[in-house]
Amino acid sequence: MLKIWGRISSINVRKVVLAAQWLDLPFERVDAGLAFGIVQTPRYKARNPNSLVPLLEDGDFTLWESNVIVRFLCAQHPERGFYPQELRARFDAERWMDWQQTTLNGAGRDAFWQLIRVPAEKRNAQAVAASIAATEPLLAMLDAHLSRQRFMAGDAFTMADIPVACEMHRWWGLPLEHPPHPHLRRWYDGIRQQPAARGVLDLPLS
Ligand SMILES: N[C@@H](CCC(=O)N[C@@H](CS)C(=O)NCC(=O)O)C(=O)O
Repeated sequence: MLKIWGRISSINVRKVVLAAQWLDLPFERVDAGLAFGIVQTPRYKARNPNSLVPLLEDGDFTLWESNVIVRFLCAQHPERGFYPQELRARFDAERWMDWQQTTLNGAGRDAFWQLIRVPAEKRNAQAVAASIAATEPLLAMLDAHLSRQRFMAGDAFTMADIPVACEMHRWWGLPLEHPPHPHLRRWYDGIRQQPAARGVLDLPLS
């Protein structure tokens, strides 16, 4: 059975759990990281020298980097269609996954950290404002993208929807005034309401 190491309060762990659930794969998740520790132990470091979560164990094979794990799981089950076989379609999906990791995630990180992890009296309002200013244009871009097609990489669900949905869960879970992005909301609600999203996209942030 697959073993996923990592606390569910991590967006990157949530991606992997969402992928496993979307694929109906049996898995065991072990809390690790932050207060749960484990990540600094020699045994863990031997499998992930970054001391970060998530880490996937599939038999004697281990893998770290959340989006890579999502790709791996989807590619293992090509019959589900989440890992497009046609090259252009696959790289369309790949592109959005890299964009989530390199652009959208960084834009929203400070607001998440300040509003959820930093005690109220120590918050840096400027960092929150800058994070909002960086994120909202990206959400407008996503909204326009999703006004033209049903899912991130075309008209069917693919691996690209997983990281971006986890990002929207984190952003829309923040106690902020959220401007309407109707197409983005339609897409996200469609994913969030699936049984496979339970225990992931319905969790409060912590
Ligand atoms: N690029 C890595 C980033 C992993 C990462 O930064 N994980 C964070 C949680 S989101 C972490 O392990 N933080 C330290 C900890 O939980 O102990 C990935 O996508 O897997």
